[in-house]
Amino acid sequence: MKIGIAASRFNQFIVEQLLEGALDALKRNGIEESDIVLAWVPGAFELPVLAETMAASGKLDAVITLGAVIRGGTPHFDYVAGECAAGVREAGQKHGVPVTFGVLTTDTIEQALERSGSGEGNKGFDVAIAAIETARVLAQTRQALSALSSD
Ligand code: INI
Repeated sequence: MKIGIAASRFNQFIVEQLLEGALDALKRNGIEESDIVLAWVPGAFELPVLAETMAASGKLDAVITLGAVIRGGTPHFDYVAGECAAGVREAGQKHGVPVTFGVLTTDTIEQALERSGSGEGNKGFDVAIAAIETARVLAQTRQALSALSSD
């Protein structure tokens, strides 16, 4: 299985922890580093265009997006988080490639830290598992569909 990881640098310390979780999950599932393409964009707002480029390549079975949008009392949060979520969903649907949403959207940095920890509380780990599972389901479904007789 070949996997793309689209990561955003804003709140980089947190996103690096999400990345660690995602890489751990991929490794535990037998995916080698040479089968992973990782790229960084400045912020979560730029994740959709990167995810779409990865999904459109036809070379990847799934794409994982990682980012952290923290409210901090600014209405900017809603635009960045909302556009990011919608764009990520669209990238996956448009190309029939699972694009999972590992973008934390929290009120505080403490909440973001809680969700990017080691072990069970790491959203990067969770969305990597979701990417693998969905890629497998899509491959199996395509196979079952192509085996159906047309009459
Ligand atoms: N980008 C994030 O990834 N997280 C944030 O919390 C954030 N805030 O708070 O503004 C953020 N803004 C930058 C944005 O994603 C774009 O990079 C920028 O607007 C340029 O298009």
